[in-house]
Amino acid sequence: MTKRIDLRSDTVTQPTQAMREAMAHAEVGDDVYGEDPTVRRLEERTAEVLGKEAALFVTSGTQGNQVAIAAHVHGGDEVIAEAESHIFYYEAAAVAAIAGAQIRQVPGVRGVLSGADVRAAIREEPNPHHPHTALISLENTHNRAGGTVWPLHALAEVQAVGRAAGVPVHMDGARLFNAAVALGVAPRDIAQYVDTVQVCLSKGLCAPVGSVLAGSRAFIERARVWRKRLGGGMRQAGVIAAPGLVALETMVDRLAEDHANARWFAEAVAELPGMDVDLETVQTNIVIVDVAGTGLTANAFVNRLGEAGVLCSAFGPTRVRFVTHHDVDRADVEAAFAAVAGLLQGAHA
Ligand code: TLP
Repeated sequence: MTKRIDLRSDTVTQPTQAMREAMAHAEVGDDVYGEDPTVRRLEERTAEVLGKEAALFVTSGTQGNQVAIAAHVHGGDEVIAEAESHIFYYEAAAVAAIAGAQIRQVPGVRGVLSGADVRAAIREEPNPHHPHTALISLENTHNRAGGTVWPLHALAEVQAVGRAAGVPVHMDGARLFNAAVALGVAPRDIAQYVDTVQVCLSKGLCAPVGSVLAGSRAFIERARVWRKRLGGGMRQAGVIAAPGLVALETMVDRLAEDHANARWFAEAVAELPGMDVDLETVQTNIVIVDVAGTGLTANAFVNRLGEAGVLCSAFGPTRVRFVTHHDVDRADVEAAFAAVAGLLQGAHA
């Protein structure tokens, strides 16, 4: 049987041997009592890497975002977010269900909002018709835009607009480390522009579970209450924080390989008939292809490619997403390209 090549997401990455060993040997305690030394080390180290006062280990990216939003806003408030952001698109309306706030969807350019767009979306107050704009939430890299990176000057613009209006800024940095590697800057050089930031350890960094939310000490204490409320207070969580530390310390620089593989794949696939790729969006480890020109729907394309042993995701009626990661190498990506080329020959035959 040929090897299955899984390009559905970087979430499918397996923990490395070093992570498994760190899990086996992790020193643990009850983290709800604040007594798990490994969790505390992960939180302190992540706060340092992101240049924030404090941090909180959470179960997932979704929990990190939702705990952050709930700690920032009140029921009836409004959260400004890019129109196709993960918090709007993929978190099961949690902002409405948990914080009781609504999202103001603002369309960006390749996932990036301008200061003027954000300024225009902030509600005028006092006005009894208007909700209070309580938060601006940015996504970096932006998933549905194709893993695009926020330029630092764009972050600075939004930060200035937020500060002038007294509205805090949160970053869904599920793939912030990809953004840092793509820009060649330190993670804190990105995080400095936002008040709070959530980073995932379980995507390109290969940890089995977990995200970390960072911000001011006072904010993290409020977030800790929300995490408990949502059932995220974990006990001997050091066993899952330990591989997270390995992820943070050893898995960031290698993301450059994933970016190079995505670029190679995107450029190769863009040459095939009917495959439409906006190469400007291919800045990190995500490649989105519009397959409309092949005459196939995204679902049909995904199913047929799956039969050839290559997995990818439907990302819209005719959009398909491929994500490179640690567990696929250049040879796998070349084999995936060959499978796509073969599928199209079949489709046109
Ligand atoms: N994204 C997943 C799916 O939910 C789409 C993926 O395969 O890309 N923010 C962003 C920008 C994300 O891409 C994700 C996961 C999350 C938050 C949520 O993280 P988890 O899955 O840990 O809750």
